[in-house]
Amino acid sequence: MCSKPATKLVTDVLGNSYTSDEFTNITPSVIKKIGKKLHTKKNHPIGLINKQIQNFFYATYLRAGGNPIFSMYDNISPVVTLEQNFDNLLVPADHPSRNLTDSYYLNKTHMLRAHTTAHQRDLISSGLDSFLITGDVYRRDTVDATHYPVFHQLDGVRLFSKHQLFSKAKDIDKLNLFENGSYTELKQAEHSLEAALAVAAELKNSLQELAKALFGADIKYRWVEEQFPFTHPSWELEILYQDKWMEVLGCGVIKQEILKKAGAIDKVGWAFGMGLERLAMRLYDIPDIRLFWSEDTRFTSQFNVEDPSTQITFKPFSKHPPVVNDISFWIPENFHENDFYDIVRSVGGDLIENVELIDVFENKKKQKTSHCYRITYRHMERVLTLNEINTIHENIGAEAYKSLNVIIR
Ligand code: FA5
Ligand code: MG
Repeated sequence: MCSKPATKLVTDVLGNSYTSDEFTNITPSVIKKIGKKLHTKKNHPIGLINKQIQNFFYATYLRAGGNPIFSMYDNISPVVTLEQNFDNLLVPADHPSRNLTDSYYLNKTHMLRAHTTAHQRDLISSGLDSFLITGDVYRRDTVDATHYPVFHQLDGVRLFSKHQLFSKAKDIDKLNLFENGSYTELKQAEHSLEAALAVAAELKNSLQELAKALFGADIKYRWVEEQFPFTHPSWELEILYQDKWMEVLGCGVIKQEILKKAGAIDKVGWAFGMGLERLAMRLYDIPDIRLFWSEDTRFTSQFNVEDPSTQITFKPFSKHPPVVNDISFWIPENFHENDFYDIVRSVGGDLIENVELIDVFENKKKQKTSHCYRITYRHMERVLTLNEINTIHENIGAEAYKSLNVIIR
């Protein structure tokens, strides 16, 4: 008789090992992106826009002595605990963002951060009250020109004492940050209406000024009401991009419970989190989110500038023709589209331009459902051959059959 050796699979990330378990869903193609730090690169559009936003906050908010009040944290590891990514931010246990289909888990205790907000609570606890965080974030998401499983975010937090918030008010003694009131559309139960309105006004004003500093005074933007577990009230800012509204950030008044737990009991504050790729696409006219990962000098050389505020308009180099190929299969009961998108990315890498569910067909008699996906392949730097795409397309089918139990039609 032979016994099976005990296999203890581990994933190594940035020098640490994580023992796999039933949560593990990280893929090799995502692991390869960890540690690239595009946001700290001097001659990369993500590094340049990061620097511009940092410079805006440094220049706009100064202490009496002339020093910037914000500090920047851009070197925190993307591996975080589930507490950091969710619990610390009051994300409920049954919130959809915790699903295995939405985030990349190393195991049941550690994951790749899905937003840079994961560090908010720790930094407030350490005593900071005005800071920026940038870094790479990871999400299992749809695949198209504005969505990629790895992207970059910049979060900002600003806390105010009563005197800081109402510094311009005449009768400051009559104003309060807190009250034992009720939760409304405009405020949290603990906040006074005047505090909630003042924080919201300061927040929106800062972000509008930032948008104008980046894109020019005539930038078209609009505020849309949103909900986040960690802020109330909350909004998203949208800007016009190729004649459509594109969401670039989420923000709001920080839930007082978070500040209490972090030890900032006598302060109120705002927070925002923005997507750097989306802002850079609009600013530099970059048409496809995959280009940020290109090492082709025809891309990188266009961002080789000393001054991050230099105006740059990306000049596309000839786009090679796409190859489009459909795949149809019967889906098993607990099938989730994101599992298939991950397989397409893992097998096809950056050749995948787009994946789209184009047809759902139900066979009522047999109680079976079939999905048809259209995969668009394109190489940024050369023409693809039909042969190589056929091989990749078949491998995607084989992998989906093996790990998702789909039946290819
Ligand atoms: C968040 O991630 C919140 N943490 C933001 C926040 C922070 C709100 C603090 C309140 C207070 P959201 O999931 O909407 O929110 O993402 C924020 C931004 O990241 C989006 O507006 C968008 O610009 C960008 N983004 C989101 N998903 C992707 C993606 N797959 N690819 C590229 N950019 C993305
Ligand atoms: Mg959003």
